[in-house]
Amino acid sequence: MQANQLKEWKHIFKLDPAKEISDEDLDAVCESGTDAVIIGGTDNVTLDGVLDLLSRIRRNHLVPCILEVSEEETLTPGFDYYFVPMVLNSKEKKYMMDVQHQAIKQYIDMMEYSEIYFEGYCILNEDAKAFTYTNCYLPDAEDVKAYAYMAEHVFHLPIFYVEYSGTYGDPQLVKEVSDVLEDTLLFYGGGIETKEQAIEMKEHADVIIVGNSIYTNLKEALKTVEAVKEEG
Ligand code: 1GP
Repeated sequence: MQANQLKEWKHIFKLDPAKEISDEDLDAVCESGTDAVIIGGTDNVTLDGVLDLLSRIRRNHLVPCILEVSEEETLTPGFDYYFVPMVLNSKEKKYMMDVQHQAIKQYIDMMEYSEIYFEGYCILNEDAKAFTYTNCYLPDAEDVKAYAYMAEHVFHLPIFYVEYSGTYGDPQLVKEVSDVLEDTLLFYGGGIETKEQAIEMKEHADVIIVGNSIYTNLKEALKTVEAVKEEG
């Protein structure tokens, strides 16, 4: 499967449905020029929270909306894309395969009508909630590159996601991972707060994802969009 629609993307904002955001700030995120917004989080994600954000975005904006599916209960129609993480460095098969298997079993008839992309996730921040929740181990650089290889050549996934959620990662590792990948897109997310960081990670990643700084320093977060678009 080729993720053709995604190939032009450079920047995504990730909104956490468990966090408050004013209409004004949400408008700024949606009109920032970002390629898409992901709705997703680890803690306290409810269907109500997801639907509230989706309807507020849809009311005024055309930006593509993606649901990153972490809880089956929050699955709802109406998104442009559905991203489903498969956590490659989890110690439990459950988070790599079983929760996805159960979801597919239940929704298989609806799946042909939706744009669904499975993401090979590698979570590299031990303090991230998702790291603990999905019972990950911390892989070294060689491990990560081998996961990237598997994502592309074994599982043929459209996306390999280097996830440092909550902390800024290692640009050298992102470079090394990008050297492993040809067709699979490299997503980088974690700790991007400034345009300099955005540019540094975008040099090797196909797409950067900016999450938490929407809520901590939106003014700087918005500058990350133009920064990576200008870089060409
Ligand atoms: C989280 O990768 C995203 O899933 C973005 O990380 O919240 O640290 O920006 P931050």
